[in-house]
Amino acid sequence: MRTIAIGTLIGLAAASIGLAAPADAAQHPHLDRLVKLKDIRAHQQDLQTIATYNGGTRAAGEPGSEVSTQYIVKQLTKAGYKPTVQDFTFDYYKQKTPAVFERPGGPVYTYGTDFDTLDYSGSGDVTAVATAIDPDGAGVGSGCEASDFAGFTKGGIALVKRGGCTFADKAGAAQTAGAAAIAIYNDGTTPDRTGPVAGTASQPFQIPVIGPSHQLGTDLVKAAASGSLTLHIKTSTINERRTTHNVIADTKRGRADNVVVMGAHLDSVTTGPGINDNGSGTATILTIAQHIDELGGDLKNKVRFAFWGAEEEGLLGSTYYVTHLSAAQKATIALNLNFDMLGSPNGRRGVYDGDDSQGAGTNPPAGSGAIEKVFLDYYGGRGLQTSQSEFDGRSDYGPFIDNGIPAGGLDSGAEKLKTTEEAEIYGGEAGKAYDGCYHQACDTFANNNNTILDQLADGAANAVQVFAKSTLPVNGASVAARKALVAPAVKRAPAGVDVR
Ligand code: DTR
Ligand code: ZN
Ligand code: ZN
Repeated sequence: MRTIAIGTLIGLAAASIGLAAPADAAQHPHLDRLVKLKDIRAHQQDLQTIATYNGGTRAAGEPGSEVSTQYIVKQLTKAGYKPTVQDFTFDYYKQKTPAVFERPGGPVYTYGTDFDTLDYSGSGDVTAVATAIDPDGAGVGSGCEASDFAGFTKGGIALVKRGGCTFADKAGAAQTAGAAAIAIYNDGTTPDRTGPVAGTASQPFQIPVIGPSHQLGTDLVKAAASGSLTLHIKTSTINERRTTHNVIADTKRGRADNVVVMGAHLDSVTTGPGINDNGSGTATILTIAQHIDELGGDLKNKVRFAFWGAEEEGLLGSTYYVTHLSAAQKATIALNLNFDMLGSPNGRRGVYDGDDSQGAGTNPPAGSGAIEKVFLDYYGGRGLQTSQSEFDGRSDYGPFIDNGIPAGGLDSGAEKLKTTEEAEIYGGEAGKAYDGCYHQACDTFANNNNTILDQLADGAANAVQVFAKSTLPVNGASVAARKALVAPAVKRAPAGVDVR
């Protein structure tokens, strides 16, 4: 996969801490050369086929997720692993049919343009008087406090403006006040807050939760102020507990008390097959798993491959895994490497900012900067520029860093826009999303950038080879001296999803 002259790499190894893969390729194979783009693409093709024949999605709780899990188990078993399937339950949500929203006698509002349904909305068919709840957002924000609902007539519809607290806070307060439905309209404070509110209520609700646009919401508040306003809201959704899985497999070789966890989420969103997000990371670590034994005696530390479930619902699989480790088990984990979205069509070579030089607000565990440096040194040695990926914990390394375990990883970008400087470095189009099909039905096998995927897979392979040999700069490699670090896990919102 690499086209670089070997001399450059030797120079790099000598210049750094001696952790780079050794130069004698015959005795010491290079994992980045064993991991081939065509093998990664073949796994992505298989995941696409699984999605295509299972309703176009591999989301947690859907058949496509079950078959994807079986696929990983089969592939790992064939490669000599004994994978473990770790089950956990989660709040499954699905809208069965698009919601209806109208003023009896007209007008009928358009789903997707005038309003949306928030995730975890309950089902219901409600025709009732609508009341504007603190439309000026006095105090914390409209509908954020129980007192906002003083005098609210039970069975009515609560008309609430976005802002000040989460959608869950507003829906919860409305439900507690006896509302039969809640409409959370957009606040128009920024250009991306004018359309319908398409976020998540984060947890299941009994009542319908819909999100009108700013225009429609303000019109309705006016109508309610000038007389009695009756509205009809109908939603049809599924909210139930379902089971999904993590798949976990360890190399036979290596120390069991200093384990390198290499993870990628296996699930997609409900709206698409998820072949970049995250078939790319899945296929990459699977291919690495299928070749890593060729490193032989260089595998000093065990490598644990983790295929996480339900990342898209809020890092649920990785959180379940980390929070169900005993303190002693946790202490055996040296570090976590995470790979989520490696083939974004308009992508970039993003390295997690483990030393937090960008100041994303999280406090990276010591050692995360050393992981970043391994990636930077690798690409530097190949003369390839990289970009800093915010170390914000919004993928499956989040639960690891929340528990004091150093982490790092790569990603090629999601819904954010490519900058002019990045377009100069990587090509592609400035001002356009890294992945224009992010979380959409078009995130198919075709939604890919071969060059970026190839290079990020190389960086992933190199990093795991380096840390399989030694984690010295990350954790001192002295497991006996390391105390179990226990910190409360933080529930994070799914990346790129509005929760407030
Ligand atoms: N968690 C990803 C998308 C995402 C957004 N920001 C980052 C940063 C690093 C990795 C991934 C991401 C998703 O699955 O949607
Ligand atoms: Zn992802
Ligand atoms: Zn995603």
